[in-house]
Amino acid sequence: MRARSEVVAAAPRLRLDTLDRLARGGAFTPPAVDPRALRVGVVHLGIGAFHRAHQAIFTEVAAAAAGRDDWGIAGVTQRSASVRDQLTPQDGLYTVRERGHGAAPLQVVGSVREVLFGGGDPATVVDRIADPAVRVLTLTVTEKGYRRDGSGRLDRTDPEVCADLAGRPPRTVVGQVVRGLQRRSAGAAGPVTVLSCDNLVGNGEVLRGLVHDFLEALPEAEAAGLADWIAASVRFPSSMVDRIVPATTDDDRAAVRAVLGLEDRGVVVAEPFRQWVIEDDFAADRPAWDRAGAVFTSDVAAWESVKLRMLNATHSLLAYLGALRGHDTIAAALADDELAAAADALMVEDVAPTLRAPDSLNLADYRRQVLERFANPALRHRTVQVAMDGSQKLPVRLLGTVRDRLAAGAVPRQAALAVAAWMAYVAQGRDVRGRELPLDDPLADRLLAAAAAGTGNPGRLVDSLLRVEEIFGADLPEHDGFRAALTEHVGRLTANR
Ligand code: CS2
Repeated sequence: MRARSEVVAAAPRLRLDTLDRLARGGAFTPPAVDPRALRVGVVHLGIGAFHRAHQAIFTEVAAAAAGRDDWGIAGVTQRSASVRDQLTPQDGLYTVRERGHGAAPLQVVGSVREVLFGGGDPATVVDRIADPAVRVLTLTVTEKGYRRDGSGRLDRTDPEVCADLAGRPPRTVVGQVVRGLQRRSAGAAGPVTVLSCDNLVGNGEVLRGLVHDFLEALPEAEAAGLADWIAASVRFPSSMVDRIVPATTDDDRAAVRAVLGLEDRGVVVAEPFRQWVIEDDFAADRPAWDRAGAVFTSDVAAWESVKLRMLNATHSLLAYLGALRGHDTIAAALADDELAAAADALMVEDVAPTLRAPDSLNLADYRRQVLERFANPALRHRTVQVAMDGSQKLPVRLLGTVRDRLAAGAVPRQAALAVAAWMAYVAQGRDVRGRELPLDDPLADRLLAAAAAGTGNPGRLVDSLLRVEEIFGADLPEHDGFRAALTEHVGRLTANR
């Protein structure tokens, strides 16, 4: 007899033809546009779950609202071929499952028309970026995908960056962008907008700077004329993206199979909320994302710092403190009164005084909404997922607040608690129940070595980790008030462990 799970697994795969045969109505929402008619107009680097639950939906809704068939997406997966292997046999289709209060029915998205594996087929990525039909290149490659050094410039000691500079088909993100632009300029493919959607301060400006760093490092003859062409034909607007997208589980795939009767290996999960604020600075045509709810503005910086400093910083605080205390999810961490108080205090005492809220935003409402979203019990967003890549996230989310407060003469005790919780997480590697806490971070080896040098003494541990200059710069270790606050928190967090 076959096991029940095998019978279920034999459901036909989600594809254009199997989707066509499904009865419409109620249980799921089909693509808002006809995927067969869509032509590629956007290349997206980093087609993980976040892109599929965010920009891909905005783009599909925008195309439907504007009656356009030229804004399909070619997505590039960077580090592994798995998204390509999930979506290609499904004609690019996948389902979004919202979880939580106000969740919409399952939604099948059809805006992704092609998935390329950058690691395996880098030349094709360059070709796609250089296609004249493409007018927008978007990115979600995470903080570490930008390969910056401690001063925020392109890391020219990175062997992958060096190999891309030497002229192989590019495998780094900045290499792909520059080589794609180079090919566009040679082929007269026309202007293009490069739109970063990562959680970085001034993400458009950052990316433009890295592109210029790459150009500067190229041999003179190769770069000649390219910088001028980029200045004339390319824009790098900044944007703030927001949607909580936890990792997909077997449960989610089973729920989709139960409703569609089809197997979807590309299911993504999201909270009902989504937001996108984009600097209105485009080199050419763009999807009517405003028709899908996005906001175009000339002042994205204010939105971005509110989001990074309020939402993401508090997320990290809850992730590290929560994981140490044995809470598996962000919602469980927030249900712990002490941690809820710390989350609120971080936003009220340290973050709010550093912010300039956009005109239409009330910070107190924003704070309440963030906490409500984190409390969503159906999301089951894991603390260790948010805890990953701390070395990349801390400077963006927390250290701007720390520096601003110190400059104003205040000791940022609450922000220090978040940083201290990260230090304790790195140093202890286990939660209160003795379960292992993964250190998933590009600097993991250095961090572990630094933590080992400070074992058993909170002051030494703080000093040792503060000396990781890529994270804390040369200034923060020199600040006695900040050091003392960190040491006190770390002492408490690591006592009796
Ligand atoms: C989270 C973000 O994993 C993390 O670090 O803080 O991914 C967060 O869920 C999103 O930025 C929300 O927009």
